[in-house]
Amino acid sequence: MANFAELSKAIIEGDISKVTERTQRAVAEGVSPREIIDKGLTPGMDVVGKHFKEGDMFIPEVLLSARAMHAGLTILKPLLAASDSSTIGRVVLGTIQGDIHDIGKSLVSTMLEGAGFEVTDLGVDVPQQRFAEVAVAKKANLVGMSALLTTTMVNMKGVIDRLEEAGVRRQVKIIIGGAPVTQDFANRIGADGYAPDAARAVDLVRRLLGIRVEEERR
Ligand code: B1M
Repeated sequence: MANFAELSKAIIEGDISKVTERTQRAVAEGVSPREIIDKGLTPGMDVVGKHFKEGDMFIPEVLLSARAMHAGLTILKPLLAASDSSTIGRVVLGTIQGDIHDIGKSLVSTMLEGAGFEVTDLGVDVPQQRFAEVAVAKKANLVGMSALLTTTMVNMKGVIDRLEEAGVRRQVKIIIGGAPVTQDFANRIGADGYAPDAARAVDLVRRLLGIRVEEERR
């Protein structure tokens, strides 16, 4: 029986070997990758975020937790991707200029790949123009941007402008996400959609690209 509380605790403690061991054990017990992420890994990072905000945890500790989270995701990524290998759309994804937070963005990337999309992950601190260049080069159907800082989310509008300048705005859907981002902000900058988490990002991408959503999450 998977012990999600222990997995969350290992994330909070930044214990990479324990996260690896617990994640592997949960997989061996037949727990789905998504359940491991939703019930074990993510709740741990939520606690880390709370402690960081309250000044009870500092950057070195948060980085350890982030690395532990990545260790868990690295195990789960091939399993998520194996669920459907055919490409149903091309997505270009990245964390916006000035911002180096990559955990949420990587989660979105992994889950989109798992849903069968071909994802080009540009990484973090991605210049506005780079999104447009790669979207054109890859003939992307959709561009996704992540921002975790209120100071960097403003750069999202710049990417939409760069896509317009490149003459591809009409061919490319745009979605945004990240903790400070809202649907209202998406509307204001002219994005096609906003998703509060990775699972709903997959639903949103499917909907925007006209792919039937079997199980709508609320
Ligand atoms: Co930073 N940081 N951080 N940080 N950090 C936050 C974001 C912060 C809220 C903490 C706080 O003060 N409470 C705060 C931002 C405040 C603000 O702007 N309002 C903050 C700050 C201030 C900073 C620094 C400025 C600190 C400093 O240096 N003084 C600095 C900035 C560096 C920079 O980017 N230029 C900084 C640095 C760091 C670390 C390097 C230490 C580390 C990042 C490590 C890494 O990513 N490799 C870090 C971390 C880990 C955090 C917190 C604790 C956790 C973020 C995280 O990974 N959450 C965070 C506090 C918090 O969010 N509670 C914080 C887990 C992840 C799964 O969630 O990324 O939200 P999240 O993704 C979610 C959804 O948002 C959504 O899906 C995911 C869930 O399924 N989503 C999308 C995300 N992207 C999406 C895209 C989509 C759709 C959905 O479509 C494309």
